Amino acid sequence: MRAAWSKLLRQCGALVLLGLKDTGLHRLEDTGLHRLEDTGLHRLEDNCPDKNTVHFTPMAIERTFAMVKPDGVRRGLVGEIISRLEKKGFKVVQLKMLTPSRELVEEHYAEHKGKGFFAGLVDFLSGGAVVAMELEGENVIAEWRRMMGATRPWESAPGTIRFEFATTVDENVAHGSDSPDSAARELGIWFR
Ligand code: DAT
Ligand code: MG
Repeated sequence: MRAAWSKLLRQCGALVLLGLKDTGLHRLEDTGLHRLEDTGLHRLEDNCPDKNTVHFTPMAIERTFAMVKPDGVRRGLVGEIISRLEKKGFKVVQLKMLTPSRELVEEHYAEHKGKGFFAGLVDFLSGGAVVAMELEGENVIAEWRRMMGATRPWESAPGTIRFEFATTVDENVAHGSDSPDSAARELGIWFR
């Protein structure tokens, strides 16, 4: 029963189960699936019209590339940043500390080649150890960007990493991929 139930849950994106009673399963626990996350589906919506209807909303589990930049490592902010990620509920699925080569940084920031700040950016990033991470979680690409705050720290929202720990744009403590395509590209560069 459990296998059939999981398969059904996996097949349907947003699922409405009518007549839960008729299945002989009265509570979620009866399915043997104690954690909805295990099914790839999330939240029981609270707008159920009656007790026999259960709405599931699909999770958007993503992976992204995150980095503590050399200023963050030098200033001892690695623990603080990972702690924020873990408290939020995101998983660190890969992590490594390294001093990246100029070539690696140039490839990572290829979109900024030709801009006035590019040389300084490459000097800075390749000038010290960074902590590179692969993160996993619901909407983690956008959420990690939100936790970091705006690129220019003076434009970042209070409570964000860049607001709390940075004052200048060139040393703004953390990096996060800005889209699913960037995440795939950057994870490929740093964890190949
Ligand atoms: P983000 O890091 O928020 O994705 P971005 O991709 O526009 O921002 O720029 C990459 C990094 O380059 C940024 O974190 C810091 C640096 N940078 C951007 N604009 C800069 C500027 N005007 N002067 C100096 N460094 C800059
Ligand atoms: Mg960027």
